[in-house]
Amino acid sequence: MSIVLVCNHRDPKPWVKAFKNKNPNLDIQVYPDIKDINSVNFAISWQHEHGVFSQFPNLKVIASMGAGVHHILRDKTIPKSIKVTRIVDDNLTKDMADFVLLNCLYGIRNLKFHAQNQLDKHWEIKAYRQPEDIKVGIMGFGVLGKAAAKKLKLNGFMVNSLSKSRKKIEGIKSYIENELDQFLAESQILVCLLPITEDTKAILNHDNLKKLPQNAQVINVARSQHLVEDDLIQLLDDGHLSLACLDVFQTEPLPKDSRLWSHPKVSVTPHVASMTDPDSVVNQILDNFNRMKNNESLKNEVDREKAY
Ligand code: NDP
Ligand code: OXD
Repeated sequence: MSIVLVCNHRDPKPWVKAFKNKNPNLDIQVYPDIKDINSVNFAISWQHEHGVFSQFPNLKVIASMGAGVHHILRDKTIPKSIKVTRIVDDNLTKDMADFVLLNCLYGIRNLKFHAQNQLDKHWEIKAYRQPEDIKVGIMGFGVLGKAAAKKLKLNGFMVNSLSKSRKKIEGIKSYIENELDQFLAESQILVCLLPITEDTKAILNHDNLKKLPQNAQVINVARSQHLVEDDLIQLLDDGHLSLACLDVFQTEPLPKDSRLWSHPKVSVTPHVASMTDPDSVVNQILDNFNRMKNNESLKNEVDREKAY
């Protein structure tokens, strides 16, 4: 039984090294350099090319290299019988919470405004706001949303959450799907940490973004498909929104001619909110490889019906 690594836009070498450090005898092959296609039962994937897995007749499990799995589930050629797992990792979670906090502080301390003025050598003092006066709405209250909320609370922000099912966490108001309007109306900073599902695609559209309070900030650290870029730009340009911090994009790397690069109210980061460290997650993936071999249930398995 062997493992195949199928990844685009991520270097496979640190992954192979991490696995070999744990188990030098492991049979791990890197696509497209495959010795024995029939021996492959377990794949580790990041942004594979559509259809690629149909070449592996004995494949049983596809493990995402990250927390998100839409890059796997969008490929409808993958049979439903193949199990899909995702990463849940303390380091990944901590890094995301740090990044969300950083972007919230970036907004309330006007750092984009000052960076723009620096380009023009323009000195202008602008009053900043305190975390205690700001309500952050976190859309998607799973592993990452909860960790971000906890860190924001510790740093003085008020936090509301939005999820499919009601949550009970002291000091955090929980909204569910059909209360979206009320949740949005209270979110001075909106953080998107949703998975991509049929319900969440394009959820950050004009109608919904317009429901945010005047001067709201939007932070999208989930996926680009949540956001309708034209609607966001329009609401930034007409002054309804004050700032957008975007970490994920329709095309990555973001094309040079994207207007997002130079928009004065947009902060662009290259999908670095939180990055999987292969050394940190190798144990959970190997554990699942062994579980698969023993016909045991997998950890962090995705519900393919729910899509997350
Ligand atoms: P989880 O699966 O743990 O959490 C998902 C949350 O979304 C759950 O709270 C769920 O509700 C909620 N949800 C699902 N559908 C809806 C809906 N229609 N309306 C409201 N809430 C909904 O995911 P993670 O926290 O681990 O990850 C979230 C996303 O973050 C990933 O899918 C990935 O795309 C992105 N990500 C981005 C990274 C980056 O570097 N930019 C790094 C890592 C992840 P319920 O709890 O009720 O089920
Ligand atoms: C992830 C990501 O899903 O890096 O982990 O976006």
